[in-house]
Amino acid sequence: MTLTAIVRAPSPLLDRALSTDASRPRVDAGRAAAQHAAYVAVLQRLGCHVRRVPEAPDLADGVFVEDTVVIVDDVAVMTRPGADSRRQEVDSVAAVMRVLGLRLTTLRAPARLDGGDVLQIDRTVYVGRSERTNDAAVGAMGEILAPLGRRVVPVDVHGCLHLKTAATALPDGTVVAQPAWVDHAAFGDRAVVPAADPGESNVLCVRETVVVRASAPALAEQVAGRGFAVETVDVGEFEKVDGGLTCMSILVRRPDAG
Ligand code: CIR
Repeated sequence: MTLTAIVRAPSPLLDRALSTDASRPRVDAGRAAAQHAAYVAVLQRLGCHVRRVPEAPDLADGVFVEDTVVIVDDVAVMTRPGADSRRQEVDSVAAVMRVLGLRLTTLRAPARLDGGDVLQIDRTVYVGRSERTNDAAVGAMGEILAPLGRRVVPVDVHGCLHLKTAATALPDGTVVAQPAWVDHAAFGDRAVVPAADPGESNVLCVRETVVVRASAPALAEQVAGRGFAVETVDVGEFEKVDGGLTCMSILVRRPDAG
């Protein structure tokens, strides 16, 4: 299985990125660049081929590439991001999807969806209903993904930005969630465990390794305690503008040629 990670370097304007925290400290662009480089190095160490979307210095949120596309099998669903200011990010990512040979389809108005609201586990696609993602998008995703054998399940999200701020899955499909932000019942019979740390419950699985943000040491211990290899990476500058681990890459999994 070849794993490609699509990333985009952070804009020098990252401090002007959207944020739910009006009283947050300022982003240090130099430190953000260094943290991003360390994040990319972890992906490479874990076996990802890294492909870069051209830098877009004017797009303050452009580093958060996950929100622009949802990949299911060989289909890339280009999103219509929930924030108007982020719509310009999509075309440059679409160009990379074409180069990778994926089949593109595009969400249209009135659908609004950020990739951070889409959590895929096995053949179920959970779609957060959030400030950024609406019912029209849930419906559109259902229609696009049914022919691919996927079931779309809407999940209400409260008090945080995206579904994957509140809940992500470990390699065995167990959901690690922040109970205040998402209702466990939405996941049906699936195992759900409360995250040991307050705040984002956003982990990034790269093959069997679980990448955890350095600011969540209890979560890292919890994941290691369940038998998984854990890597930690400091993304503190991105957390100031609601960024986590999944949002800074798009992982494309493809069977090896031959
Ligand atoms: C935003 O508010 O859109 C960005 N500042 C953060 C986006 C984070 N994306 C994600 O977690 N998927």
